[in-house]
Amino acid sequence: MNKEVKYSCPSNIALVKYWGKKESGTQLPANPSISWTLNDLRATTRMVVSPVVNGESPTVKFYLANIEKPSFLPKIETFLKRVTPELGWISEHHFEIYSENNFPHGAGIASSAAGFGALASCLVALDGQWEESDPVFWEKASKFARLGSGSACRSVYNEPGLWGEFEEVLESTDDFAIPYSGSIHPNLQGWKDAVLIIEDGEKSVSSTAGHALLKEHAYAEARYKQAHKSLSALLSSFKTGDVQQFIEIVESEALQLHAMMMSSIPYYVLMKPNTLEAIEKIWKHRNETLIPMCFTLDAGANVHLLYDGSYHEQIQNFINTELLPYCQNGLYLCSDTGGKPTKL
Ligand code: 2P0
Repeated sequence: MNKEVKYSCPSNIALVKYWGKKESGTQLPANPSISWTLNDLRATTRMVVSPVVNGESPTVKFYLANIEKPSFLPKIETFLKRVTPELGWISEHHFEIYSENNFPHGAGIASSAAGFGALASCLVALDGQWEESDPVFWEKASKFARLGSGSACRSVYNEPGLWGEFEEVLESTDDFAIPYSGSIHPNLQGWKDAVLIIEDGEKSVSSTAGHALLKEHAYAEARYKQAHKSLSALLSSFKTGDVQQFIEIVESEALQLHAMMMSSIPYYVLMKPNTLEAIEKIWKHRNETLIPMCFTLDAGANVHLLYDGSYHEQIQNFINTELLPYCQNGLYLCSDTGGKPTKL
């Protein structure tokens, strides 16, 4: 086939964290996780495929913001190889992939979830076996995204993406994320995320390397158990609207993630002094105003400030007056939660 397709896909932020992979299989999580997609932080990807002819070897070209980036090829080629057993046509085609993010490159925001979510959506659409209206389309997109980057599998649903076998949700699986279908109390709907860019640029230890350190980690088993408990309590807070409980789990999960990094061998610290300064300010402001808000962290120094969207103006004011000094170049990015891949 000679075809092209274009999708944009949101990034996501985990509420209960994926940290550690199963020993067997490819990119299977050691514990279940759940996240909100970030509708306003997206990767847009155009994929062009053309058939291999006359015994040519298939080629892949990747462009980020219209600049060819051979350094991205190893990860993308591995991803395509892993999907090929399901989509055999991949090995008989050349690929040209044009991707861009709507957030500043090098802002320290993980772009791999949005990027692989968009790539996976393009592959499922090009394949043509399923319509977007068929849930299998999104199961496949999620599964393929996972094969590129684990957390990317949670980027394909409007609803919170739940990934990994979890005893309380029968349909849950390690293979792909599913949309959380339980009720969500109005108290926990319409939340937003302000990503405080504490430090841009590459982090010192990649997430893939970080996951691998769990294999020999003294606390790994305890952490995996705790993730199940966190998820159970988080889903209960979704149902009851207990914001206090929600905040406690989300903040504890962020700190547990970083505690695992700090207690790996070799140990490492991705938080910066300004990460802690911002967290202290968030706690102080919450105590003073009682606005429903909390922080979470990804595998980096940036602080995600999650808050009830009905307090948007107050939070903007708070960020602008109290948190900007801790942001590199005064940069922060705001997003609604929810949103899914869109065909363009
Ligand atoms: C998460 N993170 O749940 C956790 C918490 C970052 C912090 O999954 O090796 O890029 O591609 O599966 O998904 C980041 O790791 O790692 C991550 P791979 P990934 O979002």
